[in-house]
Amino acid sequence: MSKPVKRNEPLVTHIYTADPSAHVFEGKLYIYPSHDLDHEQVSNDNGDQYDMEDYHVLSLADENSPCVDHGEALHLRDIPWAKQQLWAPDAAYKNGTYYLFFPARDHDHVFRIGVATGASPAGPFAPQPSYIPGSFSIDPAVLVEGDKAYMYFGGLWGGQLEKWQTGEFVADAAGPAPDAPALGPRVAELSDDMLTFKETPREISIVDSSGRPLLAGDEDRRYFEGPWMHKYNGKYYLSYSTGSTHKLVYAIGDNPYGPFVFQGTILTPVIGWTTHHSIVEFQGKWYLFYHDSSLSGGADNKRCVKFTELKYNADGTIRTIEPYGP
Ligand code: FUB
Repeated sequence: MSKPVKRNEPLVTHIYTADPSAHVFEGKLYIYPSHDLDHEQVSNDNGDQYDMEDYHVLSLADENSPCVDHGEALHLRDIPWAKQQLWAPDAAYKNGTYYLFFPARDHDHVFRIGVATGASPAGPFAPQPSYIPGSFSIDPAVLVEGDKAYMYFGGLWGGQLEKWQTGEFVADAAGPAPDAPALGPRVAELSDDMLTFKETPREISIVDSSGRPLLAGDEDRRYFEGPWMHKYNGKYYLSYSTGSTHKLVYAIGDNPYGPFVFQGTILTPVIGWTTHHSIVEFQGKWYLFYHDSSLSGGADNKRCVKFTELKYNADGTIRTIEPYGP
């Protein structure tokens, strides 16, 4: 029997895990992480060091229980369209089915987003034969709201979002100039069967308190990757990683499409280059699931998933968390 989990400590230590998407299904907390492999890799800006091949699903019965690894839920070899790099996934439940959404590079080395279905939140998941038509880039996060479901996605640099500014893939496209509006994540409503987009993905606008779009050179605040959407007191909270400045930040909007007004920092930088998270309410408390590279002594591509409690102020803002604070 493994030990009960503790806040701010690795959920599991027998495998490296990252990019946790946490959801409450069937009364338990299920966590859908990337599964980092124990490979020696040289880090580069293209993210080649993140060379993952499968997904494991984790679960917690409560905050103090042992973490269960349900084993391999989906493997690269079983996904016909995907060539490499199973990056940050998310899961959703609708129509009596569990859906696992995941990015991977296709056989042309272009990141796309796929979907796999299963009867249990723990998997296994059977992939669709092709990626979601019209999907691109990385880091899907799905909000189910009644009959509707929305996918948020997109990531700069290795996640290729810069290459889709025209709506087509332009292999050598650069990002906007520092004084131009930053690229936003994309959102698209999913079809009723959750297997396709109901609409062409739209770009989300993240603005400052005066309503001006954040600029590409504003690396402390602009969108980089890892979107997450949750609702609190009727408002829509879009949170994400600032990438090159290594923070988790958030912005608030009145509807799923935005615009979203920038608010502040949720999590200050962690050990390792990437930071990635999810936010979930479970048994009356709000939790932040995140990762760092502490378990491997700092290797960017060998991360571990952790969690801590997330608290709101009375005005709906989120209290900043220091991952290694008292
Ligand atoms: O795990 C691979 C990539 O690193 C994810 O897709 C990004 O969000 C970053 O965490």
